[in-house]
Amino acid sequence: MKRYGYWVCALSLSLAACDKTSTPKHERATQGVPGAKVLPAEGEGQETRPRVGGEPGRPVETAPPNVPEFKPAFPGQTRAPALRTKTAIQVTTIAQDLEEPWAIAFLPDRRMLVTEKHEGTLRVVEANGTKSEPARGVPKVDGADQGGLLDVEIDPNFAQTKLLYLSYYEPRKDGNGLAVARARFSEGNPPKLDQLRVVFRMQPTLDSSKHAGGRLVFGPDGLLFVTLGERSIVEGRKQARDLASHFGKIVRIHPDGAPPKDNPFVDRPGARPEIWSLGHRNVLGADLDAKNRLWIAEMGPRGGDELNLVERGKDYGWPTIGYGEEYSGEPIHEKSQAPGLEQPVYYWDPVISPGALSIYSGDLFREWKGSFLIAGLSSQALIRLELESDRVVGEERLLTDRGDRMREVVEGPEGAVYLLTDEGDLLKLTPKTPG
Ligand SMILES: [Ca+2]
Repeated sequence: MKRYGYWVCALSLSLAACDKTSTPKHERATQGVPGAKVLPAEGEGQETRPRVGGEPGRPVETAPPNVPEFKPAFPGQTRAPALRTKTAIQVTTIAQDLEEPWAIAFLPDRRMLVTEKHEGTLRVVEANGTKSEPARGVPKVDGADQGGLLDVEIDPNFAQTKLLYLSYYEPRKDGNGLAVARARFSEGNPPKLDQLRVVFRMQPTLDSSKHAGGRLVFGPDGLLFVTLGERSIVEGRKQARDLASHFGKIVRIHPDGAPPKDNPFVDRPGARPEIWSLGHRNVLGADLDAKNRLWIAEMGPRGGDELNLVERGKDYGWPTIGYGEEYSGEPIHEKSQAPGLEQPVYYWDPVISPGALSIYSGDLFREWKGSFLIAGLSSQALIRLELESDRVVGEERLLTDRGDRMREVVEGPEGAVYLLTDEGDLLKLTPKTPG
């Protein structure tokens, strides 16, 4: 059944907006056996060496662009010079055989909450890789293709409230839609969620197994950003810049779901009051920088992945402008720029297929301070960007020898970097020699 999405993609030539995220490389025999295999803990993992895909000073991307007729709007908007991490990286496999894991959230005691997409399960994973039984009380999900249980975040006041937030494809009459639920977390094996309440429902309902977004990010003010996609069908794509629809938007809500009074469109008749920004295709990666500004890695069409700095009320242009084309080769946009529509800070052609984005603020990898780390799906790499004055000045592709589709990247509480792969591995990156 896991191949279903691929064949839908292959047949959908009229739209060909298929994502690059839908097909896991292989089925796994240990499916559904919790804790079937526990791997050695930190310090015993395999080593790798830092690498780049190009020579220093030359762009890291060496393949020709899919859409050469679109030129960058400013120097450095694509193909930044290759970087090379000097610190030798230790890669430790903390756990294996997770079933299409999507997200990690750290509990205050440094254990991890990990979601598994299609199965719709939530587990607690200890630092040594021991997995709990699937938590009870997780909402029912529509788990086909790109759907299922996606992100998990803990409440900013989790120590007191024990609340956590989940995003997922909610099965509905006549289709599905992204939903965000919050619930109270109770310890145990299995752990338990109770007092579950849905706080946000993407509207309208549509029957699509793709492009619902789903990343959750708490702002410094305790308000919650939720990224939403345009469902990858014609009807949804048309709504990405329409304020009456949640499709293709980033929304900002109170933790109980209420729209904040200072959201940009609360007073506009017909507009959905949760909307914070519009004109997005499908956003799976989002994080705050050191100045608490929201950045996103946006999954584009062929040749059009983007890095955007998201600002209140702005329109990021999809599907009117962009740098890519349909997977069939048909054009989507006449132009890559238009007045009133935001330019991406950076774009990739060919694409990297960005999963999660994490802006590194730790001390463990000193040379990564401020770096943007992106989990690359089709690019099968951890992508690192360095920025100066909000422009990308260098790009690196790490862990390319593994051949893994990288889904999640998150900075752990001690500055180590944790990754989830579509193969089901939970990896931990530390410097081989503390730097
Ligand atoms: Ca855009």
